[in-house]
Amino acid sequence: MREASTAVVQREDYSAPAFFIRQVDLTFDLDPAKTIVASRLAIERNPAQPAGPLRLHGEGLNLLRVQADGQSVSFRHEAGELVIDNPPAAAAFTLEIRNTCCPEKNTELSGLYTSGGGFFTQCEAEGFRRITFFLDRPDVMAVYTVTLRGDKARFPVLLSNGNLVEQGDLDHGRHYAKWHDPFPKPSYLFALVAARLVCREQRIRSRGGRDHLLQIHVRPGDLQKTEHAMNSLVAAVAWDEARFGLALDLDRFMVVAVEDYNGGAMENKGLNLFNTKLLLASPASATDDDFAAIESVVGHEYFHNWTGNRITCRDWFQLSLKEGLTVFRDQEFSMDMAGDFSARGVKRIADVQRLRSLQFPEDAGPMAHPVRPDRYLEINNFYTTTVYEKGAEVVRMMHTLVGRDGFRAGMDLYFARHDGQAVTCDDFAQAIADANPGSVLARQLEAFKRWYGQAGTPRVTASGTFDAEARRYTLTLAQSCPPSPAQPEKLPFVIPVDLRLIAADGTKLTPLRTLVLDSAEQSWVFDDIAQAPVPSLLRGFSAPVRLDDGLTSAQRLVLLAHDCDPFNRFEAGQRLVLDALLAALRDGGAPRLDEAVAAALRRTLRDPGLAPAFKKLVLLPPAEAYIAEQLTVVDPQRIHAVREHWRALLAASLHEDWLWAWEQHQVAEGYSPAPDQAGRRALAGLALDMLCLHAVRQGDATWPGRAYQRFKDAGNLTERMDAIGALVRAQSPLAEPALERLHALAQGDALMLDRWFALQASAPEPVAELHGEAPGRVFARAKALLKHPDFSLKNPNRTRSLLTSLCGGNPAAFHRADAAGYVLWAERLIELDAINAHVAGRFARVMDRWASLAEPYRHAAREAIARVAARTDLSNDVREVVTRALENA
Ligand code: B3K
Ligand code: ZN
Repeated sequence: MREASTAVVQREDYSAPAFFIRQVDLTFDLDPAKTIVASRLAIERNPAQPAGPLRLHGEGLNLLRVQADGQSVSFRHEAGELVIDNPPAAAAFTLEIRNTCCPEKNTELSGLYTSGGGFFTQCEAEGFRRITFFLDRPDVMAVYTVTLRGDKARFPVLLSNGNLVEQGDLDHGRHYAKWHDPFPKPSYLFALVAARLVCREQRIRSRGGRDHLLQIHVRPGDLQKTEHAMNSLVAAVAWDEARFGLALDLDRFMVVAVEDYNGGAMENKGLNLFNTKLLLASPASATDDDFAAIESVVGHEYFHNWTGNRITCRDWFQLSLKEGLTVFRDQEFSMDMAGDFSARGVKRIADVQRLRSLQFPEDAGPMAHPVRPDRYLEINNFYTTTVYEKGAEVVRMMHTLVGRDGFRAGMDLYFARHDGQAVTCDDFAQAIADANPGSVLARQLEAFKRWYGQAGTPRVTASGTFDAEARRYTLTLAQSCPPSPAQPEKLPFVIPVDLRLIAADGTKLTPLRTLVLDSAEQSWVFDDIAQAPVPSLLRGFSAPVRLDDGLTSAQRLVLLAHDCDPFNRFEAGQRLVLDALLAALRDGGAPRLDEAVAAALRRTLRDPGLAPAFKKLVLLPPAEAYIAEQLTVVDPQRIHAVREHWRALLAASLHEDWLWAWEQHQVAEGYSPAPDQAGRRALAGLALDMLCLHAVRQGDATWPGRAYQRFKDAGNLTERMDAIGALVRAQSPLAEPALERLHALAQGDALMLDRWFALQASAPEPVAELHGEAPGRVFARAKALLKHPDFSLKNPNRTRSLLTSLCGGNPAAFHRADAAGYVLWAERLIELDAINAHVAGRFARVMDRWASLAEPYRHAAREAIARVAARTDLSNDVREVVTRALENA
């Protein structure tokens, strides 16, 4: 039975809590089958609300006893709440609760659960109520003291937030540890860990001279995979102090890895928990991308210590207050760590690609919501790329509008005003604006904040005219935004558009400028322009919009050859390729690789002045999902066929260049995940892909043979995965023995097994005209893998590695004319929902864009969603996603 309320929560309905909890004293008697939680709460009535019952959240708990000020008190249960109608009348009183919960049966992995024989918690957003009865909302902040008791042999390490104040042995082989966290915090930041773990330690001294102990706790055997995470943590601590003046406020800062984990990681005060996937890395076990992701997520969770923990959210509608800001901070951290200009550019391009391939579809689909949502049925459905990545772009635009120093002044003011409080997105924007009086942001604050309130991706259209005689260039920008669910009309956004005019030979005709588009249409006049300019618009992707730049291919070729802004240079190349792919989709038949485009791509590939990582981004054709987003009617099979054709063309036309690229970008020195080495590997990996593809089509076994050899001998996982990936993507017969070998290699290594599943589920389906084989092989194989003994729906990483890779990451395998993909989706979704609603809610979203599908896919997809929606036993998570999918199409 699901106990949670099924009412929609509205932002407008916020009211302050009727009671505050100032202190919490928790004692856990840890037992996997029945853990006893004793809670002692120091409660104060909110003087603004002198009457009324005390309502505490609680879910899936077994209540043993409640006492107020030492006296028993009557209570009742009501829709996920414990209601005490007559609490003590005094302004302050103590409530004591005893309850039990069952961690080993907690497959939701929210609240207190077991993984690999240990205890772990996940409380954000509303998991604490699955541990004990509480005012489980972020604006109730308390000081916690936590005592953990458990079997010493099975759970030798006992951790909770803050400082260890006491520990010792108890009878019957048990022991205890008592922790005290001096900082008041909301319940979602509570954590405990009790397990058999080992730890890497490092002592550091801050700039301010304070000493700290950093610890990373992992299972025995994983210790040698923690060096990179520790380096990243040390760097993050130093960076936040240097860039934002924010120092670590705790003597001890702990990080713990856990294998069964719903998300990526969690910023619990002083005790961050991480999915093993985002913490453990060695050259042999993690790819360059994994190393980069670990650095960024370790940074992200650490940065939450100030942006999220010291200042938290008033209510969950304000989630982007901490998430958008902290993503912005982790992006800046990674860029500063990447070092040189071009590596920074590569990071920015990757962030924009992520935004455009995940957030733009979300913003155009049935789950579209503002960065600060207005309503939810299940808050876990709103840990979205809109709240995170678009939220970060909103912060980035403020940064652009007030400048780097102005932004720092704004952050300082934000902390001066709100440290220790639970606040709103408005409070944040106000602080940045108030610290920069006279800025565009301050003058336009109300209009700027539409970025928080209005959903949808604005479209900006640019057109320019050049008057050679008057030496005058006029640029006109217009904006519009399509309707979103519950938002038929939008007001104009305040859009910073970074711009520079350049000449056909690459000469800069103007300095860099930030134009601010704040009405439906505006024009700017540039005088003294000697020759017809090429506008380089929205440089660095200065705003999260879709831009119709109105440029010709010739102008794009100029930007691809000369633009000094890495993002726009990349964008020019991508648009040239995208145009060719879209033309083929429009006109039918195979795409054409124009000689001028081929030459430009070749020049880019061979340009000694460009970083290899950047070249890879330009040469790799846009993802199928991104191509789909450019179309009003989407035929996934056609998109796949056209893109596969393009890859074959690119492999054939640039054959000599790929040979050159492969030879020139081998890494001989010892492994480092740093951008320079990783970039060379990335380009060599793409070259190998192209060489294998071409060879298989020519019936030549040399390159597949080399790839297989590389797969076997590689000294690091990046090269190993690139090699097997090249075999799989080229449909080489050697893919089979390589996959077998990878499976053998992965024994006992969960993360490696995940890769083995993911690689098969995301393999490209054969294209009839290219491979002489009808599609369906990849789908059939993935479906069979659901029955593999190594597969389980109970582990979120495993579920994602197979199901999300297939249904969300492999459009041509998933969208089938016989609807078998949709049937698989519906069946597995229902099964998963009974195990883990949060993971199911996320998986349900692979169908978001069903309404743009061509027939017969559209009809069949709708039917599958309707079949799920008709069930009466769904979680709020899945119910919200499927109903919105049907209502907002
Ligand atoms: N704040 C957590 C996310 C929690 C997800 C809950 N469903 C991780 C992060 O954003 O840093
Ligand atoms: Zn976060």
